[in-house]
Amino acid sequence: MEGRKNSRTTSRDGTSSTEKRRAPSVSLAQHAGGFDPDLGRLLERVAGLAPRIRKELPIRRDPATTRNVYGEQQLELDVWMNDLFVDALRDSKLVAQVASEEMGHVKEVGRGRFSVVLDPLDGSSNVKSNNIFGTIFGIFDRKALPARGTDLFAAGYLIYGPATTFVYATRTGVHEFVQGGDVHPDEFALIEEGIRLPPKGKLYGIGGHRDKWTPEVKAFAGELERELMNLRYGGSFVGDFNQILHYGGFFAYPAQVDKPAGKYRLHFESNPIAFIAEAAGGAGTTGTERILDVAATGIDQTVPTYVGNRDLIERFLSRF
Ligand code: FBP
Repeated sequence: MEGRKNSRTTSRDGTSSTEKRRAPSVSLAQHAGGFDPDLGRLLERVAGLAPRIRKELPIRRDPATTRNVYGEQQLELDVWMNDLFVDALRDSKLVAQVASEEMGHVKEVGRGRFSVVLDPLDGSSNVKSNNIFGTIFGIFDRKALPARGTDLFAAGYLIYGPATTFVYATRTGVHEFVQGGDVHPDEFALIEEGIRLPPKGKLYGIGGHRDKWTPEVKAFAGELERELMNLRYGGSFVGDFNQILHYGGFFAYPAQVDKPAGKYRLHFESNPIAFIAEAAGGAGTTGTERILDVAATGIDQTVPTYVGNRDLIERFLSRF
């Protein structure tokens, strides 16, 4: 796709030549539709919910009366966003099953070809403090849930940050879109196509408590710090991974001595992000196996999660 060119002069009508020379924007529906028309329609529906979610942010800020299957207190926003996505996926007529971090079971929603896994609100602790949070999703083609990560057809995430951005990946590449700009304010326009992790990673971030990290994680963190990599940890997996996608590096929510199975949910967080990392030339491991190879034994599995540049993941694994 034609990229953006930059040489600036001003013509008689005051518009700059850069404005004149800008290639027409490519919308998300067009772009994903070019890969697979059904996928284009489904992603357009998912992204199309972003304006409503932004409108609800000032309103739904309180804790809900319920807990999720992990025993965590849900926010009103967790529950509302879950229902919003499930309804939209049902109405698309493209989806058969949905499973979500906020639902303890697989939901039958129709007879469509796709099955969708969802973390409707990733980074929930950031809502109160007005920091970045997002929505993570994974899409399977004619696969019953729970399914193994290697069977993913596509995956992606929305980030509700200073701008609203949308990243999706198929096996052939990773692409980023921003809402608004010179397309319709609610539409998403392509800003970067075929994203690859930069060869030399700059950033690292590790969740959990340093005192409870395993010896391998402590030693590897020390190595990254001695190499003067910059620390980035913002409290949302989707936000922290998006930094690795653009600047390269290593991000983890590791095994901890008191929580060897980690925190991240295999189906709703680790598999979709590992799929995107691999499609961008990176890697994802649990410390003992490739995340995408983990057998799907139940909807509430959690795994230690390490993602980033392939060379850094291999160096980390060489410590075991
Ligand atoms: P939620 O999906 O419930 O938000 O949980 C996941 C998460 O918020 C990640 O986005 C983030 O990286 C991590 O948990 C933060 O955990 P901690 O508060 O332990 O640093």
